[in-house]
Amino acid sequence: MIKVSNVFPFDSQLQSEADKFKKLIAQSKQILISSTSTSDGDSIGAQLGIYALVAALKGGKTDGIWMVDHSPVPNRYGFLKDADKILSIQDFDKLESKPSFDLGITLDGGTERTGDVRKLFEKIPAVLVDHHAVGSPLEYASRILDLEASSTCELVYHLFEYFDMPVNKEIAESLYIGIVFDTGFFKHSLTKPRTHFVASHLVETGIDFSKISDKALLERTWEAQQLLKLLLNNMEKSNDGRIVSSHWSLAELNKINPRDGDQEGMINQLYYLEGSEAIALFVEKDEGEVKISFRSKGKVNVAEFARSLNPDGGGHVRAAGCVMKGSLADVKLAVVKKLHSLLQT
Ligand SMILES: [Mn+2]
Repeated sequence: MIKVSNVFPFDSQLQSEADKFKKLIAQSKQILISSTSTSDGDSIGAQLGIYALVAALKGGKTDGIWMVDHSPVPNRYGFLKDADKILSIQDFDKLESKPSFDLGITLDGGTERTGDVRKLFEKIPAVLVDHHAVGSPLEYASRILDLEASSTCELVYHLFEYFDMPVNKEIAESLYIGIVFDTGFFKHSLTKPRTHFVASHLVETGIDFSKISDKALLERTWEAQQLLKLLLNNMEKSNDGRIVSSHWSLAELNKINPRDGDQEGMINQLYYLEGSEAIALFVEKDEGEVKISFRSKGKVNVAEFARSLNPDGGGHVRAAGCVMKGSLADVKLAVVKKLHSLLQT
């Protein structure tokens, strides 16, 4: 097969950052690998990919290579190779003899996004491997940032090729899951010809892409199905059909008792309503707070909108969120009204 790097080579900047990365790996004995605290298919897939790459660069040895995340790995990714080696920061803190790290690597977001793992990055050089346009503002010993990559997993694949390391079936599974997750099954606008090219190489390793995509990304727990039932039951639309919203009250959530990750991606079920333009999902929290997730199909910049409701809110132009104080009914009414007037302008 034609190498991806022959058709889409790293530019000189990425080459020099990748070379620095390799040097840092060679110099370091205890290496920390972490990813963003909101663990998802791309962050976990990329973390497992980098773990395998670092081990390969170390001649196949995994001693001294550690994976630590803010939270335990979501169940749905548990079948991926070496996912069981990812420690939560709580488990790491309980270790009797802790390694003293000389290098840290952060995937799919800067060290400021690693939650409670951030403390482990203090005082050690760090490597960033990421594809987010709003990059980390911090200093890195090596900054492997590729805005053209659909996902961090796509970028990690390029690193394997750059260092001439083979990608076996197990590594391919992790990287494929990340690409599919971030592109929404090759549907989102960041999907490029390059993305399909990388995916074709991963499929070539013989992965069962149908089975692993179902398992990691589409299958739901019983509790999640109950959430979906409620989501559709509570769904409302504005008279003109441009705003669609739904909610889960605290009482409803307590009754269902969902697991971590059960709510992930469910807002898409509202998004798929034809004619909808602005989508809002309200989730009642303890202590009179409501968490809101937004999606937009164009006119409304929901990142700005979320920030206008709460300065701590934000996200992307078409997908964002925030938390507001107040009762579920009051917050819903106020937010939908504001969305309505935004759409009228
Ligand atoms: Mn990503």
